[in-house]
Amino acid sequence: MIFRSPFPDVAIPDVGLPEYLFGDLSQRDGTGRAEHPALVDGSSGRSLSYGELAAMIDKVAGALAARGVRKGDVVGIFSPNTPFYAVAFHGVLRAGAVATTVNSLYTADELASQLRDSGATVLITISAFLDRAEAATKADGVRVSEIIVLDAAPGHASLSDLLAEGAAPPDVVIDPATDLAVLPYSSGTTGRAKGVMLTHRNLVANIAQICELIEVGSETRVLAVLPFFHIYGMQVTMNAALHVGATVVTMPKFDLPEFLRVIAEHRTDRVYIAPPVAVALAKHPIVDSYDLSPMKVLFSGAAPLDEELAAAVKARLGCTIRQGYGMTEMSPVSHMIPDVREDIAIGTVGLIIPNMECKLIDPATGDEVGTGVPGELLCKGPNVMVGYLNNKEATDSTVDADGYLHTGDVAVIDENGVVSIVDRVKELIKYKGYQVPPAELEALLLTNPLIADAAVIGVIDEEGEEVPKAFVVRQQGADLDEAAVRAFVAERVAPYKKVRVVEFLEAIPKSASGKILRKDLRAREKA
Ligand code: 4UV
Repeated sequence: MIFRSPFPDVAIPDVGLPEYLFGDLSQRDGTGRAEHPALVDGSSGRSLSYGELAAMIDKVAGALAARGVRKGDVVGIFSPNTPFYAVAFHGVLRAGAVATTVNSLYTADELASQLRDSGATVLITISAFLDRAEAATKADGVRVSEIIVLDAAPGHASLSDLLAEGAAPPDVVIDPATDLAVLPYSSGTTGRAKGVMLTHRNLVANIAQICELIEVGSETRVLAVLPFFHIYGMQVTMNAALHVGATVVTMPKFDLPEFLRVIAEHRTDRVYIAPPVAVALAKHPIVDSYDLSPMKVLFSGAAPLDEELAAAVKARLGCTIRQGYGMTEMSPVSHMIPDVREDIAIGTVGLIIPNMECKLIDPATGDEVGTGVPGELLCKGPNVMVGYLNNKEATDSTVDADGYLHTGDVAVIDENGVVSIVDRVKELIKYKGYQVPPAELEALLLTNPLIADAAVIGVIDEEGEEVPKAFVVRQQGADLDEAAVRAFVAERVAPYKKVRVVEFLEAIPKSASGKILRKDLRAREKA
């Protein structure tokens, strides 16, 4: 049974992303859009107007072209959220190049692995991240020939330098349907992080699809605390907001008092979060010290939002709460509760967005199931990725011959078309909305000479948070305790990937073909 979006299809303009976001600026000169603030730095209050932003994007594109960056080349961006992130990001796309956005918390090794895999030739970063950037670019197989430091650092071109060059943007012709725009990394349903190939059309489509369901316009002030390197921050907080001419207020990282101050002082009426922020908003006493009345809509995604928790936030703050569901591979949104739909429960992910259709299949048999029965969610639409970079096998096992993306999430659709995410059949662990690929931690654990075998799954801790747990088999006679295993991992990965619980086993349960039987480990955990 195919479940279609209840909404009519929306038109998807046949243009590249920069054109879609900024193409009409010159025609709108005089209407005030060029002077309207596009981005505001939440800490300093410094702002960039749409006119300034567009001019900077063109100059960055010109400067990149002058450095030999050509259409289809990959440029890494390794930076926290600031207004200049948007300048760098759209400068790369305006040059016809592809942005591979890197998690700010990555270690030098993790950064090197993304740069190597993506084939990036230029890296754009900030001075505070330069140590990691330089170490990564020295690693074997990394092709980066220049590091640009947005603020400034001796020996590197800065954003001011690029702008001062005053080069005109190159003449590139974008084919939105086939030319890649971004290459974010996601582990998908299995294995290590892979480059997710998203075209200009994928990104433009998803913005057009979601803008039908949210009430945003030039007077909207969006808080961008979710990182731009992750698809949710990139597309929903940054790009969709810039498309409608809204103002995006940036924060480089989450810090509760600063978050509350920025909402109050910058009067942001639309705030995008992942569920852990809702916990703080429901419970922390400091929340009462700020005037949060400007916040009209609080939108949660990237992990399950608990219905009671959402109700507690609503009761305390009086704002509208909405939830969406998405995946990097879908640019990212496939489901959301529209702003105007008071009737849809906040603990659900709402309705299928326009231009999409879904199926649910029984994970054991692959048979399609109907309403009211849980099944793996399959989604099809113009926002579904073209595939994983250099990984046909992973692409083929994720997007089937009919174009349906197998999400690895288990959902139920009710008779009104409202979707709830109820379970996950993929390996992926989500810690506070961040992806933790078990395969990566397992490979790392196996590099420890005291460890004979290992498996990692997600378990729920006492605060209701999903956390990575490692099952470890010691080498014979090895002296290894839980603290040592935790420390071994913590020294080598970004903090959100840390193993938080360890259990020692005699053997890891495996199938005849040697695959880890995660469902046995999960069952053991439940017991
Ligand atoms: O690939 P990824 O890291 O992507 C995301 C994207 C989340 C977004 C984006 C835009 C929105 O508007 C929005 O509401 C959410 O997280 O991880 C994808 C996996 O995260 C889990 C699920 O397992 C996906 O396959 N996930 C994402 N959103 C939800 C969720 C949710 N609302 N409830 C439960 N799980």
